[in-house]
Order: sequence, then C-alpha cells, then structure tokens
Amino acid sequence: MRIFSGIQPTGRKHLGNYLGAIRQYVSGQDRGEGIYCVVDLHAITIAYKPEDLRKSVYDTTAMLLAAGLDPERCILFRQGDVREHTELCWHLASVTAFGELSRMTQFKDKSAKQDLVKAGLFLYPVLQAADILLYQTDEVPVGEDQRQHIELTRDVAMRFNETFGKTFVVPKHVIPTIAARVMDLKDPTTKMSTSARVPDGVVHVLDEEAATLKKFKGATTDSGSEVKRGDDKPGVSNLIEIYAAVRGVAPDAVEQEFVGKRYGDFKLAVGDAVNQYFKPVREKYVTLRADEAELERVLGKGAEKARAIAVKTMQKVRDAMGLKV
Ligand code: AQP
Repeated sequence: MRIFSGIQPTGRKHLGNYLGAIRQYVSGQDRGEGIYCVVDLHAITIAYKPEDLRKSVYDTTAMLLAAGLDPERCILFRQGDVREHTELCWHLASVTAFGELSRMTQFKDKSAKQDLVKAGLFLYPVLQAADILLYQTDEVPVGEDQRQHIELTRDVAMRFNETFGKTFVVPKHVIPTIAARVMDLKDPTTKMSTSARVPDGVVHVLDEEAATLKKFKGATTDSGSEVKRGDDKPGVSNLIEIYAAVRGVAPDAVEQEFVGKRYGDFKLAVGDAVNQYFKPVREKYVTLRADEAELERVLGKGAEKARAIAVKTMQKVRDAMGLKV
C-alpha cells in the first residue's frame, strides 16, 4: 500500500499542519510505503523570496524528521528535484477542465490575498494531482481543507484512465477523525492557517512553551461555562479536539475529564498538553536543523528513490497519450 503526501515549505508549521497532516505521515510509515515531499514548486505560486525558500525547505525537512519520519523507512524528498512532477502537470492540464479549476475554493481564498494572481496558483491543484498520481498512490493523508483537491485528483485520474486506458491508481484521501480542521484560537470559525492575519490565534510547532501557554490562555471561548462540544460552541469544541488529539483520547472522554471545571482551567490544561506533545519534537528539531549537509543528503537520497518510480509512470503516460516516439 503506497501513501503519498506533500507539504509546503512556506512559513512556520502550525498545530493544524501537525495534527491534520504530519502526525499521519509518521503513522503511515507503519502501514505502508510512505512517500513524502516538500513541495517547493507549490510554494513559488505566491509571492516569495528565493533565499527564504531555500532555508524553509530545510526548516520543513528538519521538522518532518523531528516529528518521526525515518528516511530508512520512507522516501522524503524535495519536489523540485524530481522533474517528472512538472512534466506530468502539463499532461494532466490537458485532461483537466478550466471550470473544475475555477471552482477550487483554495484558489478563490488565496488569489484574494495576492497582488499578482499567478497562473501557477490556478494550476496548483493540477500539480498536486501530478504529485500524487506519479507515485501510483493508494492513500493521501491530508487535513480537511484538502478534500476538494483530492477529489479533483480522483476525477482527473478516472478521466485519464477512461480516455487513454488504465494508467493511474485512483487514490483516496485519509482525513483524521479528530482535529482534521484545527481552528484559529482567536477566531474559531476560521481554520488555523499559515497566512492568518492575527498571529495570536496560530500555535506554531516551534513556539516557546510560554508563548504557547499565552496563546491558549487568550483563546476565544463561547458563552456558557460547560466544557462540551456543540455547533454554538466553536471555540470550546476546537479546544476539546486539540486536547483529544494530543492526548490520544476520545473527545467524549475530554468532556468527562473536565466536568465542573472552568474554561480558564481547561484552556491552561490544553496549553500544557500541547507543550508536552511538542517537547520531544522541539528538542530534536534544534539538532537536526543545525546540519544542513545532512538534510541535503537525506533529500538527495529520497529524490533518487522517488525518481525511480516517477520515471516509470511518465513512460506509461507518454505511451498512453501517443507522445512516445
Ligand atoms: N487548520 C488545519 N487543520 C488541519 N490540517 C491542516 N492543514 C493545514 N491547515 C490545517 C493540513 O496541513 C497540510 C500541509 O498544508 P500546506 O502544505 O498547504 O501548508 P501551509 O500552506 O503552510 O498550510 P495552511 O495553513 O493551509 O496555509 P494557508 O492557509 O495559508 O494556505 C495539508 O495536508 C493541510 O490539509
């Protein structure tokens, strides 16, 4: 069983990225062949600085290793090192409808924040489909916000197979049952996001413990006083999911644990639990990030292994589309 997922090297990784995606990558290593990619080519679809991007690839790689990815048990590589990603993107662009891409909510959200809306941002989901289909992927672990893109990937794969003959495995997304959409602590009606305007609502994996606690203390809670989930309680529901995810317990058990406790005490307990959860990751990160040569070695080896698979898929694609001489 093959698992593939990609993560952008932009910005600092936050609790949403970790609970929605990264922790699934780590557990995926025990369930199948994990292929994980730092998607630098996706990162250039919005405004960026080349020197920052180069560093951010190392930041993200060190973070994934600190979280528990083991390059002996999975393939970890930089997207731009395997040229077949951009090649397949073009081929898939010729089986993807303009209308389908126009309906992507992430494009609408992201383009609204850009001065220059790049064509690459519009094609972002096609490159993502190429990333996934290149590896004949069975499962794609992602957060809830990526559901629409993975559904598009499935549609494109099925259309390609129907038009040109069976070429791709049609993948399915794997979205965690708890904390699939971690919400902003200050505005729990919007998702926790790298590009959030108010920094206090976003908990970064590498935040200092005191800063993490401060953010949880300042989290927006709802009317009422019970630690209980509900549609009218987005703030408390979000905190319950976070606590359940980092403690590895069911949300019901969290509600039981905090019966009769005040919101203030609960918020502190969530902050403490998150600090405990991230403690080993924060410690390992410092050592791993200090050795860029080693990070480059890991990415280089990963790219070699990834390319061996990607080249075979591209041969099949060219053949099926009548492009092979
Ligand atoms: N709030 C979230 N809750 C759960 N999962 C989330 N993911 C992102 N936000 C949440 C998941 O993280 C993975 C990597 O996402 P990415 O490569 O898109 O990284 P990013 O751009 O840094 O993440 P953001 O926060 O989504 O950026 P914005 O909002 O600024 O574009 C994906 O699997 C995603 O589902």
